[in-house]
Amino acid sequence: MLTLFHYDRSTAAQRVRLGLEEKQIEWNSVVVDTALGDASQRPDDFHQYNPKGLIPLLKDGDFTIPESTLILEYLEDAFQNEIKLRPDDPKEIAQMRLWMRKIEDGIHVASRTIGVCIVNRHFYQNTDKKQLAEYYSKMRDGVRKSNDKINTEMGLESPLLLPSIKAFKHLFSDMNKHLQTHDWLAGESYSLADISLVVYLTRLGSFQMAPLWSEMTALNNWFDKIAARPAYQKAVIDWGDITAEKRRSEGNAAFEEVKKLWQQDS
Ligand SMILES: N[C@@H](CCC(=O)N[C@@H](CS)C(=O)NCC(=O)O)C(=O)O
Repeated sequence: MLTLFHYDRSTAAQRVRLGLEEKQIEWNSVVVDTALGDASQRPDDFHQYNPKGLIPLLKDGDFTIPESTLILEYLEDAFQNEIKLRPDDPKEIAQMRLWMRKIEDGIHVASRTIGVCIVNRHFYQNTDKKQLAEYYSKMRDGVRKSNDKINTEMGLESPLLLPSIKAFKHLFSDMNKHLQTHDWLAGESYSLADISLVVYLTRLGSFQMAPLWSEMTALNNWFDKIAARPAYQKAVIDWGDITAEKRRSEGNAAFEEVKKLWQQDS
């Protein structure tokens, strides 16, 4: 059986769990939650399988693969059951991958910046200094480390926050425009693109930011359609978020500041 290394609230893990649940593939769970600054959560050999030290990581027998979007494509290729999450038409496949590409082209980093500026920095500031130093010494992605340092120190004043908020405003606007004339992101069928991007509405929603895009009707209808699926219930809602209360309160406290950035012309 497959084993997924993951944790509850990670957007990258949520999209893999969505893929697994949609395709009704059975899997074992191993929770590795380093995100509150605790590197000791990782099994000793974890870096061997993902040098970045990040989840999700999927193990299929003696094959191990990191990177959520690659895991989703792997599941599609390795489990060719009747539930397909990738269209057949080459043009729709290209369209699907173009949407997914946005994640690695900046959206995932922007999501982390927003998360650290609003919430994680409060956790890090209360974490034992030695434990946090150990956490960062094991973080091999230097850009992630530098961004975290700036965002933890500066919070809502971080210069990285505006471009991150803008990245989401542009993404959501593009999605909304597309969804005005298409049922789904890749065209006419629900696909890995929808699964891959919906988690960011969930994430920003957990910071109480949904009023920012309340006018984007097509986007909101699309979100509601996905949120009503049994797979979303299992993969996202049932796994929950151990930081939900803190996200809610810090998100509410940050809302007016974030709204100003969202509305800034640029
Ligand atoms: N490009 C990677 C990103 C993975 C990633 O950022 N994982 C985060 C959770 S969303 C993580 O492992 N965080 C643990 C930490 O920050 O300590 C993917 O899509 O799988």
